[in-house]
Amino acid sequence: MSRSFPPVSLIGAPTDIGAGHRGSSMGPEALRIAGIGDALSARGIEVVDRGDVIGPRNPWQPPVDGYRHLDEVVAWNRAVMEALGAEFRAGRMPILLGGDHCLAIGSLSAVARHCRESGRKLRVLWLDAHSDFNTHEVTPSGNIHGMPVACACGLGPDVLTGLGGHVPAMRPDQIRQIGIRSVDPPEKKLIQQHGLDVYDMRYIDEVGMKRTMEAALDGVDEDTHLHVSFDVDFLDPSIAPGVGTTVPGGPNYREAQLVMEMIADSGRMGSLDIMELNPALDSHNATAELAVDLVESLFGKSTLMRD
Ligand code: B3U
Ligand code: MN
Ligand code: MN
Repeated sequence: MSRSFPPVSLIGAPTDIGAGHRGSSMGPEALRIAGIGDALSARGIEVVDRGDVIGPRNPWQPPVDGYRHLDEVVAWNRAVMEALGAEFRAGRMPILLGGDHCLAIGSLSAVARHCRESGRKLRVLWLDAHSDFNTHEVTPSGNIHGMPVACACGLGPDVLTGLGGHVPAMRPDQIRQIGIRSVDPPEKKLIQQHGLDVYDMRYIDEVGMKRTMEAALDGVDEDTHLHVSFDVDFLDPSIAPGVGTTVPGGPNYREAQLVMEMIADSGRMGSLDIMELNPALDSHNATAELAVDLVESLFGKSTLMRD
């Protein structure tokens, strides 16, 4: 199977502004050092590294009214949204190198806008140990990286839900969450109220990853823009220790490869976030190298003779 991909732009967002641990600010550089650009070029893809967007430093303050660093989070997300929007307008596929997962508020705002303007259907695949569907009323931490899916669905402060000018940016039925195994009790209620489609680890254990991905990709067609938001803590910590919030019992190496290969086979991926990689907690950049290995599969590298 040979596929052609649009030109790709790498965009770093070096911040841990929405996280509870410091260090994901170093994620973009670790992914570059692990060779993400060369790996894509080697697959025949035209790649440009746009460098990093800039934003305020992390003041490392306690939460106020259930939000830690809200003003700074808004500034970073606006920068991310604008950077991704420029790539879409230029007909390029943005890959956001995080940074913590709060930055998905900006990337989802840009993706949703791109889909509205181009008349495409949107499907988001949220690969994560966490649902990231908290609000300031129920968050156990105040960390906004636990809130981006809720914000995209219109639950959150106006400064974040309205970032892209359209509230909500998307509907819950446009999102599929895969690999989930850590949800706070009030967050679970919100997920049920809003009808989010969650393929948790129990579901994956019961039906297997192949059928899980078939279900998550069901209905994706040639008019669909597939956005993949890959929180590296999706992976089992035994293979991916370099993240701030490890949760045991995640997908193993083979399952993760299958996820990426099946997304590649859909031929519809239009944008990608690689988030929460924390080099301060990694071992010899192994988690960054694994992320790059998985990204190669997302771009059609197969372990068998299929490409
Ligand atoms: N649900 C918890 C923990 C968490 C969410 N996302 C991450 N951690 N990475 C919270 O703080 O919202
Ligand atoms: Mn996340
Ligand atoms: Mn997570």
